[in-house]
Amino acid sequence: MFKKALIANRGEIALRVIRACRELGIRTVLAYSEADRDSLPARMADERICIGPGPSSKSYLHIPNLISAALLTGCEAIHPGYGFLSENPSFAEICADVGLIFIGPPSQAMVQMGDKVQSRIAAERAGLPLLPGTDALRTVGEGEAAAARIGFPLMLKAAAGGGGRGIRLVQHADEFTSVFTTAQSEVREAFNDDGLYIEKYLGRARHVEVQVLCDNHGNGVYLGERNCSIQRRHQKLLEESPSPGLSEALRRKMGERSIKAALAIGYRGAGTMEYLVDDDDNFYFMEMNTRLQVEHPVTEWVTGVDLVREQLLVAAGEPLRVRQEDIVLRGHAIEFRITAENPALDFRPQTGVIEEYLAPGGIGVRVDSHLYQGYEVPPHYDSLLSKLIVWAPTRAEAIARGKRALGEYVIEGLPTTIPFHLELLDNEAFQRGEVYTNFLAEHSEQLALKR
Ligand code: MV4
Repeated sequence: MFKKALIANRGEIALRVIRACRELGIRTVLAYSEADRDSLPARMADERICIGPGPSSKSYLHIPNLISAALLTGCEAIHPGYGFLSENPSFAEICADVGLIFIGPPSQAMVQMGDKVQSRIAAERAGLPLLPGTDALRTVGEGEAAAARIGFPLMLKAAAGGGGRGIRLVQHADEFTSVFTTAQSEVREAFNDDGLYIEKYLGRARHVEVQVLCDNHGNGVYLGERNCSIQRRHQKLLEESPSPGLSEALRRKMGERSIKAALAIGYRGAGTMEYLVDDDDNFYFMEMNTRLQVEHPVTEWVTGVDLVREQLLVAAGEPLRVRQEDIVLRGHAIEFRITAENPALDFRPQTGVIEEYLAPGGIGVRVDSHLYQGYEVPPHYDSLLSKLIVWAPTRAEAIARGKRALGEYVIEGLPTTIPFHLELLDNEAFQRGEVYTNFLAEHSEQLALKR
């Protein structure tokens, strides 16, 4: 096992990785930007090193500074967390070139899954079902021909996108050309690749993702699934496990097909296969995330597996100790993403000072957060303040516990999404487990949301 690791991230996930390292006796070095000098992870790590000014491009995305930080402090490994460079194949390659262990999958797996067209081809080859769709479309003409073949409504997606970036719903043929042209210029601007592809739009579906974990010895396990259907502008707001409405048989089928595909592409470490599931128990591969995800704690709680610990052990070459037959889902976990956004102002991100902070606690409550009283939320990064995760034997009890914990949570000084989550838990469709991708669109009035 390596003795020292650089955490190339910030906020709650940096804290999460520091904690897992500490329990394994791995010394931690936190890479921090000037804006994060007074952050809780900077205080908690064994050592800390500044990697640049606030803007991400000059710090958390600045590869030379991160590599130098790791080498200067004598680290043997780097944990990228999520976001930033966590799915950047060049970063993983450079780590390997300078003899640093990148705690994540091989760069080749990132390349293959990072191109959403290539990932569909690889997924199909590995036996995963796909929605009707296309390879990369380069011209409007190609797009129009494919759209006529697939039919409307359809989803236009960016090959280099993912997670919702560069995605558009096209309802009717007469709007296709203008949407395609606009999307192509935006995608060319945002990514170095202007490839677009089409998928048949699946209206009433659940967004269900399967957690996989593979080691360097050919072993792989799936760790249940997460329902992530409650999203706003492609940002997940709440996730839960197990997914309401998913039968044990379908869970096993999706899990087995996911792990078979992950092993087929040579995957290593923790990864997530994202699917859409319709009401006839058909599931369709959308994309694979080659990193630890924000919502990993709900899986940790229902399976009892510490996913960050497993990432560290796999990166150190250890064989998986957990076997598929040992993985039994127990109870129900829900994660509430508490962000510095104002639901009444269209979820516009807010900054400010945390005037008062009191975290909830008690049985079945976990708070993954870097907040403290007096902390100043910097403007440079995403707006995630905290993840409140609750567990209970049943979904109904988890909802009641979520209400209780959210009610205890004191974050004064800036607006948060706590009121939104309390509204959501009072929604009867949500309580019935009708958690579909069109949930927010259907209940926006009650949830006081602008669409
Ligand atoms: C879809 C879809 C329906 N049909 N693709 C992909 C990225 C993720 N952030 C949302 N994604 C979706 N892709 C096809 N072909 C539905 C979603 C989707 C969704 C779409 C709109 C509003 C909320 C959503 C929540 C989850 C999934």
